Amino acid sequence: MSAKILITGANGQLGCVLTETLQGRYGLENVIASDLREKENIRGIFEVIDATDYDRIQHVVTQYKITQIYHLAAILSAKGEANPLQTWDINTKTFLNVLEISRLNGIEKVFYPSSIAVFGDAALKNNTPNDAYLNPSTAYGISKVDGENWSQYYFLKYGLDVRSIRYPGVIGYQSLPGGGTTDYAVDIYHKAVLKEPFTCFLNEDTTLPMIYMDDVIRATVELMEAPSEKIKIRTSYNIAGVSFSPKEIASEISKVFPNFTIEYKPDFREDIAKRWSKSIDDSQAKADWGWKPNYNLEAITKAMISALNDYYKEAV
Ligand code: AKB
Repeated sequence: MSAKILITGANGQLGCVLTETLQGRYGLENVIASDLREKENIRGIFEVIDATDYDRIQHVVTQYKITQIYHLAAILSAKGEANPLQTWDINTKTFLNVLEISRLNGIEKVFYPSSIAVFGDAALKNNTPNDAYLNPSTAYGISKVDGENWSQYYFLKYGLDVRSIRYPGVIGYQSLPGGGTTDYAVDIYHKAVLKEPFTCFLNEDTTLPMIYMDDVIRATVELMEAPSEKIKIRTSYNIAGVSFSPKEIASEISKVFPNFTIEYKPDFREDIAKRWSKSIDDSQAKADWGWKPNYNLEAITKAMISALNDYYKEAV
């Protein structure tokens, strides 16, 4: 039987690119995208799902005979701090719904996106190991640690094949991120291409792990398509792309746009970012399922500027 895939949070920054990628690999008719609202001009099958609603997920799983779920719906780190209890509630409840429905309906595989937000002050800031002690400082980070542990619990107790990656900040041109601490690294390219000055909400030297969209989508697909025996970590895998500070990305952009200007007005997101890792040790993912990033900061900058130039030219 071919895979029938349900994606929750399909309208998000990653969701829309992952949906297209999976449609390309598994067929338009085998991927069911879902989110709180239907977007215009969507390709393929879309279902409105509020993932806090167990019965609604169950209905769609039965209707389409779903065999895999990618659970992307979540509130991110910065937005999550406005209402920590709601963030905990939504992030945790939606995932437990997905896990319970998966085990009771014989779902073959579940993907759970974790984040570098699981790391806090107790973890080494540089080359943070996969098995670092986790004491996150945000409600989002706490919910992700919880999700990682539930993933492992469902695997050990019920044999549910849940797989997970700790995403760094994701940089892509396809859509804008919403509510994250790493969002500046996407916004900055839009401003540069529009020839506008950029105000950064982090300090100039606050280094964070980031990754280009192509790399992160490929990592997700490679993890999900790897033979089960290769998946040795059932909480979540570290993956790394590239690490840089706002000053470094601005300097790379200035090579293309010499008049580009940036000013720094750190806000509460600086407090979140400074507790996260600066760089990630992803040797376990490399050893277990062959992970390897392709994009450095120079390549990301080239790809982002070229794609956004085309986008804004067409938009005029
Ligand atoms: C965020 O900034 O909250 C996310 C993340 C690193 O998980 N991009």
